[in-house]
Formats: sequence, structure tokens, C-alpha cells
Amino acid sequence: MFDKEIYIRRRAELKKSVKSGRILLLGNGEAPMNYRGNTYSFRQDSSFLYYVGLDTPGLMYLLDIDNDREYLLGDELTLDDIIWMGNLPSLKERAVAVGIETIVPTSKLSSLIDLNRIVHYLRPYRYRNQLILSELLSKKNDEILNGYSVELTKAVVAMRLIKSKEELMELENAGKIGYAMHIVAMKMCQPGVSEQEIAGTIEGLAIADGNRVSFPTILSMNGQTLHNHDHSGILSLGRLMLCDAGAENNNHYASDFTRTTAVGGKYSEKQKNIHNIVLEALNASIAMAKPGITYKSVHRNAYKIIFESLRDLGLVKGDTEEALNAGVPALFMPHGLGHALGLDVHDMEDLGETYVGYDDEIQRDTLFGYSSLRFGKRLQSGHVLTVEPGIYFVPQLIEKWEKEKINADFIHFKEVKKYLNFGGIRLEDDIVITDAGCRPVYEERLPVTIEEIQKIIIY
Ligand SMILES: [Mn+2]
Repeated sequence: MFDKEIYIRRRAELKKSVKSGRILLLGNGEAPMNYRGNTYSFRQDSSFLYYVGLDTPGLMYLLDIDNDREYLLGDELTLDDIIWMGNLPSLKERAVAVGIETIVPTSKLSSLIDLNRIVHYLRPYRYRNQLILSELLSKKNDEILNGYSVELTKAVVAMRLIKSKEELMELENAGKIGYAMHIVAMKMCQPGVSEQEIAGTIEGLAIADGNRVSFPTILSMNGQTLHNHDHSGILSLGRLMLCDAGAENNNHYASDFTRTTAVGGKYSEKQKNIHNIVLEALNASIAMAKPGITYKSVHRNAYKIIFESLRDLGLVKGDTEEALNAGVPALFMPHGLGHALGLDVHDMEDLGETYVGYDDEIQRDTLFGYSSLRFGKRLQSGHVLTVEPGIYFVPQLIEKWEKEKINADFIHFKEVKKYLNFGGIRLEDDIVITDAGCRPVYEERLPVTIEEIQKIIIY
């Protein structure tokens, strides 16, 4: 938790950007895993953390703009809670710690709500909070889901997207843990070792030094499956291991790195070639990222590098601009270049990717590949983003394009099919946009050239 002045300042700024009515921020409750008493480990709502800072379940925050009052809603611990869970600070003490003076029992929430005045809330993503809003506002679930406040959403996104100095320190800390996770994964990338053992070991590091992993670890020899959570493989020579993993630190900030390593550090010619193309796309994207540039154009430039380099390898052909307009590189990289990173690994995705990554000026493309870009906006100092180009050979996608002659003028399918058992390579770094350009969130960069990676694996 930060100093209480930070939360007071953030709430004051929020109040200024929403004109009237009441703002209701719902914290999360405990979520049962397989029975009521056996819960998933608690994760507070990120916007609630950002404005209220309190990391305990069952809380709500109400800001009455019209009457200039604010309330923390929650219930004092019962004796039973204390016996089983320990003697936590009282609700009053927790409220004071974040600069809120008035506490109100949860059951009194409806008495503070005037249904004739607007109640601004963020789009709920948990059923529990949908139910609370549904009962409070006497609306059906779908009305609740569609009735979120656009004004509040835009205000929250504008604030949370620009990371402050103290937030950057938290992100750096998350980066440091993520760095350690990936070094261990690289060292374990030896023939005969199971994917599960590596995934479990690095997730243990995230828990030992932070709060948890920032998302379920993606670790597999089948890197062509973009979010592969299956860890049943045993590493074998000749294969690649794609590891996309990060940590959520104790203050809930995330890191998100990807490295792809050849098992035992032994790269084939094909693997070296593809690795170096992805690396070139990564480095060029980082070199290009600076205030004023749209991330959409950085994504397109990564596609350009991938297309032209694969043309040099004889996998594709034709004019670069025509190929980019037709979406040819999406066959090899069917995802976006990156996303915002913060309290969430896909920062504020719950509020709607379109509010986070796009605006009136920059809108999402509909063409396959480009349409998966989560963040296309003009970059500003203080944005924190991932940069994660990749090249994959997805057999089903290649088969479909060949069969349906999609972009057939640009693709040498016979050559592409020589890579059907290749898998995929993704390389991902986390950057913060500065006044001058950008810098890594965590200063030490994970080994990324083949030589650097081999030094870690073959030790
Ligand atoms: Mn990512």
C-alpha cells in the first residue's frame, strides 16, 4: 500500500473528472473454489486498489459528488473472524490508513443511494458484484452489464494509464521477480525435464518473492498455441520451449516477459533464422516507441520486418505495402504487438480494451491480425507496455489459408509447410514510455540473443 496522501489525491482527481452523481467502486469478495470455505486466494479489484488501496475482501467505496462526501462500506470483524483469521486492523483503522473518515456497514448501502441520481459504476466482471449492483439498482443483469458509466470508465482509464513514479518502482519490482523466473526456466531448459516441473518451479519463485504469477504461466514446446497452459510435455532436443510468464508483486503490479529457448541451447539453422527475425522486430519496435507515435504504427512496422525477413527466407513474396494491407504477416503473427501493463497484466481489460487501447483518433482495425492489437493509441510519457512480436507456424491456419487461397499470391505454401512442426517463437519485453523515448521497466534485460541465451542454458 502507498502513503494515504496518494489515495486522497487520486480520489480528488477522480472527483474532478466526473461531473455529478455518485461513484460506487466495488471491491471483490472471496470466491469459493470448490466449497464456500475453500476459496481462491483473494485478489482485490484493481481499480479499487488504485483508489482505495485496501486489500481485504467485502469492501465498497462510495463517493457522493453532489454532497462532497465519501464512505467506506464494510463490516467490522466478528469474534468468529478473529478466531479463525486473526486480529486484523479494525475497519476504522483501515479507513483512516487510506484517508477515509466515514465508515458505514454494508447493509446501509442502499440508504446512501438515491435512485433518482446517477450511480456511476465500472463494468463488473464477477457475478457477485453483478448481483450486488442488480439488487441495489433494481435492474436485470444484462442492464447492469450495459449500464456501466462511460464517463467514469474514461476517467479511470486516463488516470491509471499514466504510471506515477511510485507505481514504476512497483512495476520494476515485479519485473525483477519475472526476470528471476525466466533465468531459472532457461537453466532448466534441458532434454528430459518436464514442462510442468519448470512451470511449477518458476511459479514458486513468483509466490516466494511476490504475491503470485500475474497470469497462468504459458510454457510449452508447442509455442504455436499462443496461450498454451498445457504443461504435459517432456523437453526433447531439437524442440523450442516458449515461456511467457510474469509475477504479480506484493503490491499487485505485474510483469510479463516471454523468451523462447532451444532445448539444451542447441539451435537449428531454421530456429536461428526465425529467432533473429523476431529479435529484430522486437528491437526495432523498442527503438521506435516514443511519445507521439501510435502503437498501431509500431505494430505495423513489426509486421513489415517480419514480412520482409520471411521474404528473404523464401516463405513469402510480393510488394511489402500490398502484403501489409492484405494482412499477410498475420499468418505468422496472428496477435497484437503488445498491451498496457500495470495492476493487471492486461491493464484494465475489465473496463474494455477499446477504452484502454483506442480513442476517437485511433480506432481498432478489423483485419485479421491487426484486429488483435489490444493497444493502438498514440504513446504518452508514463505509458507502460509490453512489446511482444512472434512468429508461429499454426498448422491448421496454414492449411486453411492454402485451401481457401487466402493471400495465395503472397505465400509460398510449399516452403511454409517445411515449418509445420516448428512451433513458435515469441520474445517479450516490458517498457515504459519516457519523454525521450522509452526504457525497460526493469533495467536488466533478460538474455535475448541466441548467444546470451546459450550462455545461460549451457553452463
Ligand atoms: Mn503479454
